[in-house]
Amino acid sequence: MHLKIAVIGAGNVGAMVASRVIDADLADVVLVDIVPGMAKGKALDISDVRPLVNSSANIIGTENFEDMKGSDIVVITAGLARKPGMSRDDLLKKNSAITKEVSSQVKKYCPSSIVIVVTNPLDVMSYLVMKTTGFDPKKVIGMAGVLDSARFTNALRVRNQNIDQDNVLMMGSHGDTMVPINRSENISEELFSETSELTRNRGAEIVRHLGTGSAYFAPSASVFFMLKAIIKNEKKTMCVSAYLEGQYSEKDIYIGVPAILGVSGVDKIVEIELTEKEKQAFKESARQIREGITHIL
Ligand code: TXD
Repeated sequence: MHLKIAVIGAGNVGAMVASRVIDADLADVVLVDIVPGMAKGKALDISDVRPLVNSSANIIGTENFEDMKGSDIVVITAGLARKPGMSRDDLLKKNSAITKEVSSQVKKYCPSSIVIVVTNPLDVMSYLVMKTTGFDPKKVIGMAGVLDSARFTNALRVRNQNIDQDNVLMMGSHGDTMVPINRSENISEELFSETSELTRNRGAEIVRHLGTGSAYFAPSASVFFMLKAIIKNEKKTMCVSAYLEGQYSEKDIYIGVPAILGVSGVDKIVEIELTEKEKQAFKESARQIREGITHIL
């Protein structure tokens, strides 16, 4: 018996998440979008892959939010993607209206679900989803740190560094003030700042090349990584945007921190020892997220 995942937004990230879930036979999927026919067409196409990958998971596409009823997990990707030259924060106004609307539907049809938020600006939207649904904050989780940490690790590996994924992380906001953390001894100061900078700008670099749309292969793989940890109760530690209640000296905010993910959502926020410099950077990141939050309340 498969669990049921609702993916809201059948654009680049949403459709790719659905495709990865079906390919892996991980769960049934309901793909929802307001554009007539879009979710349905993509779902039919993804469904036809099943014999090729030996998957028995079902997928439907719909414009009707009611079809999400009873979903165990909801992934929110609805919103606008960044255009060239557009900052993540430019998206704030437009995406908060969409996110509010979508969150009310989640509250109505999937009241006991775990929600993974993808829509940018990520940390502010995660906060908005938690507030609008009124869900336990442990069950509303933002996806960004998994992606940014993967980008960071990859940037180092491309430069021939044999890096253990657990030794480098991206904490803080999914934005210009993300906080790179290095706990590996074989990364020079210079390489660390070069790869941190590259990671910080990776999203914009991809947007520039694409011309239209933004990254979705690694973002969808990051969502899949989180879904798997939740569904299989892996209790794996990864960076996610989570609700802080005093940890890292912050409260009433969503921000990127290492957390243990399992079947009930965020099992525990992991508090690692930060250097003075990292603490300051984290504080600045929190300040910036709070500024975003004040704009939407
Ligand atoms: O690390 C991260 N968190 C991110 C975030 C990585 C990649 C993308 N990131 C953000 O996710 C991006 O800035 C956007 O805000 C979302 C979705 O990105 P995607 O690349 O998938 O955008 P698309 O292709 O434009 O798809 C968005 C879809 C599109 O089909 C719209 O019709 C739909 O969202 N949409 C809606 N669906 C349902 N309900 C409502 N109200 C709605 N409004 C728009």
